[in-house]
Amino acid sequence: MAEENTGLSNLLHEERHFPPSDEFARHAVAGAELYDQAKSDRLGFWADWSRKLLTWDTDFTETLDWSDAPTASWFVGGKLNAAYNCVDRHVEAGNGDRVAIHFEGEPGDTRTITYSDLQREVNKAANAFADLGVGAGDRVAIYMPMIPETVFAMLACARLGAPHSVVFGGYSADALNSRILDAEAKLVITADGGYRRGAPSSLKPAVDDALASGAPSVTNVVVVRRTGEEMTMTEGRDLWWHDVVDSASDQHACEAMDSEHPLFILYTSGTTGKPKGIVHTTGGYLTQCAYTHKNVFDLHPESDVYWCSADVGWVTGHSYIVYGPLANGATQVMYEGTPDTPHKGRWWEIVEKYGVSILYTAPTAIRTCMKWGEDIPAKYDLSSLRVLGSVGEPINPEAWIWYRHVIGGDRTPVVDTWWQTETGAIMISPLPGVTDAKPGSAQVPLPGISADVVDDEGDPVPDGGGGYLVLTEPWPSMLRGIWKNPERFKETYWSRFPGIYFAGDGAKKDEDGDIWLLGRVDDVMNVSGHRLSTTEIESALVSHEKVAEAAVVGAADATSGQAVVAFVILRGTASDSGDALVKELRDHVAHEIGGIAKPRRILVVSELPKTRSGKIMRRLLQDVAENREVGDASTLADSSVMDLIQEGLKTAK
Ligand code: 6R9
Repeated sequence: MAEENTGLSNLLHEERHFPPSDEFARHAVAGAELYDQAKSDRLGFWADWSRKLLTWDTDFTETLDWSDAPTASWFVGGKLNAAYNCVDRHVEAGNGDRVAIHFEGEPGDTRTITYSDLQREVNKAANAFADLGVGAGDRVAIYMPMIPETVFAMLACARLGAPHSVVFGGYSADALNSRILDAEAKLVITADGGYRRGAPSSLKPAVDDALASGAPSVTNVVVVRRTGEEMTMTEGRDLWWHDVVDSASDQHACEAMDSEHPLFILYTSGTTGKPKGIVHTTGGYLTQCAYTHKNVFDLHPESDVYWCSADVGWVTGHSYIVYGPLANGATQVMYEGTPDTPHKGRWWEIVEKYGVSILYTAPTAIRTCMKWGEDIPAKYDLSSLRVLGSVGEPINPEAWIWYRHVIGGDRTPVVDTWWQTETGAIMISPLPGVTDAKPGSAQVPLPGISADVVDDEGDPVPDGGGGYLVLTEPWPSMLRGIWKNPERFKETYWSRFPGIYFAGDGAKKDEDGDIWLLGRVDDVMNVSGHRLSTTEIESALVSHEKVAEAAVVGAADATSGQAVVAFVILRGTASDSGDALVKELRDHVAHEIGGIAKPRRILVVSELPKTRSGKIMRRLLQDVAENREVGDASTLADSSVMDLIQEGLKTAK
């Protein structure tokens, strides 16, 4: 990526800095010395943290074996059980009465689960699954709402050494079927349904459909009763959780697994083709989840109340609801439903109710709250918050500032954490007591992590330059492969730049060498030979007072190669959407970035198409921008959004 082609960056004109307060820095878990320690002996650093944070049944003899690159072995020879580390040892250490999960159901029902409760529930589920024939190495598909049984089920699998494959509860029967088939799951754990947007949303019928299309590996389905709706139970195959789990013994002796024993498979969509089953193993994954959860969020487990708003069905839920927080003995909130049910203040009401001190969410959620207006959070006492985290996509500076100001009362550090399903845990992020934070930048690789930005030839770009984000050294929680597809693993991640990991994200280094993520490289447009990042233009649009959200795509253009087309959602108070506003926004982008970035078209819409993990599906918007029939919208969180957009545009014409 040539430097002169990427120099159009309003992100890099962002010059606001937020150093940690002295008070925060004094009590912070992580200090600047971590960077030096990691630099002087990287592998020794990881070995120390692993022994410090985890309880190993058999100590490891070698920290990293990279001789079979790109498949790594971390903590070679070590044995441990992930569920024991997340549950039992906290009870043995005398913390059995500490709350592990404050569950808040969408209808307002609550459950308080201590670490002792968690131990009993996980043991019972492990015994029940074992009775159904599940043993080490067998795969279990989990298709569940956001309820505590989902966590019990995952940990019960971990306890038995049976890799789980959690399939997000919003996915269709077809998506579930292909994931069950690919992993050859023996058991499926599901629920009748969960609550979303004030109504029961069923799950079990989709399991029935998925299995009706043929899934010979599945012998049983265990069903949690959550909504109480009528379900068809297939004799001999389907069993109620309360029948098989509640009656099982709450004593279960777990077995230590090899450090490299597979812990789970999680399917993630590639740019094309069928989803990839990303494989994570036990010792390295758990080490980096615990290490990052502690240091990036400044976790003090005895006093903090942590809340990650993600769904367990995507990687953030795996690493930062289940494995990281529980390995660290944290107390956390788990919320079942949507942020606007029954009212738009629900999240802030939960923060106030439980005294949440650490909140981890996604930019899309922050921008949605911005759209609803700051008077909503203002009604609640948010003074318990002390650290705010962001994940999932680049966070534009305006949303970052709003998050810190409106939610964090200008007190809280904001950590913008870059990572992927494939990396397993956070890789690039500020440390809250250490880093002088810059809104919009994930900034620096964590101590122990090696990342860089390289050009087309794979050479590191100088400070101020732009290119591709790569990871230059193996890390403990790295994926160990793509399930049953070693060729695709090598091809996707290790062939673009031999020997180093290609993340698929564009990035820049600023004059201080800090990293700014610019979106997927497949989201980079080329307009008249100039490379433009969708993220940069979106960020410029959102910095305009009338814009709440923006999505930008490059539409094919005979003259310029691609033309910039923007879809914007206006703020609640902005009423005009006519030509004058469009001109104002185009001029604003020109002012922020340069004339070349000026959108050819700006379309005002009421919603944007997003996946369940909150990522904008630009491919679909590109279809609209190029006047094509809209492609497969089945992975959208709300599949009616595309109809809404097209109807809105028709009436606007
Ligand atoms: C954890 C997660 C991974 C992709 C990644 C990148 C984007 C995630 C980001 C970010 C900029 C951040 N991404 N965090 N971009 N800043 N802080 O989201 O995993 O669903 O696999 O997505 O998300 O493009 O490559 P996953």
